[in-house]
Amino acid sequence: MPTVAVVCGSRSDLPTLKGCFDVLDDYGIGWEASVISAHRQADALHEYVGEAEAAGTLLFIAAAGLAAHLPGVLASLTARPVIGIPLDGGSLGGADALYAVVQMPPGVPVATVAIGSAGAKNAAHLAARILALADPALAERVAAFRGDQASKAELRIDPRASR
Ligand code: RP5
Repeated sequence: MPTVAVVCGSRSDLPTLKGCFDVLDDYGIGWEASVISAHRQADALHEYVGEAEAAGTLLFIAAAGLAAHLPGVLASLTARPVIGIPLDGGSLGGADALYAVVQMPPGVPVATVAIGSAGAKNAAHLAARILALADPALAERVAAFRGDQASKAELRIDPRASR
C-alpha cells in the first residue's frame, strides 16, 4: 500500500485530481487512487480505510463535490491526517463542497485546501510537507521545490515595472 491514499467520490472527479497525482509523482511519494462514494458505498469506505491503515498508509487525501461528506467521514475512520479537496461539481460553484469539507466539528479535523484543481495541487504539496517532517530526503525535495518556485517568481517580474 502506498504512503498516500487518494480517495474521491466519483470517477467524474478524477480529471480535477490530475495535478495532485502529478505533484505527488514529482516528490516521489507513492500513492494510489480509489473511487469510493461516502454516500453510495459507506461499507466499502470503512473497509478500505482499515485496510489502508493496516498496510501502512500514512496520510489520506479525499476529494468530493456537492454535499461532500467523503473527507469528513474518512477523518472519522482514521487517526492519520486527512486533507480534503472540495470540488466544483454543482450549481453552487464548489461553495457547497467547501462548506461541507471545511466545517468539521471539533476533534475530527480535515485540512481543507482550495476548491478544484488549485486545491488538488496544494493537497499534494501539503502532504509532502507533512510527510517531510519524518523523511529528510523528502524534506530536501520540498526545499528544492520552494527554491525553484521563488526563482521562477522573480523571472516573471516585468523589467518595466522596476524602472
Ligand atoms: C460527489 O458527487 C462526487 O464527489 C462528485 O463530485 C459528485 C457527482 O458525482 P457523480 O454524479 O459524477 O457520480 O459525491
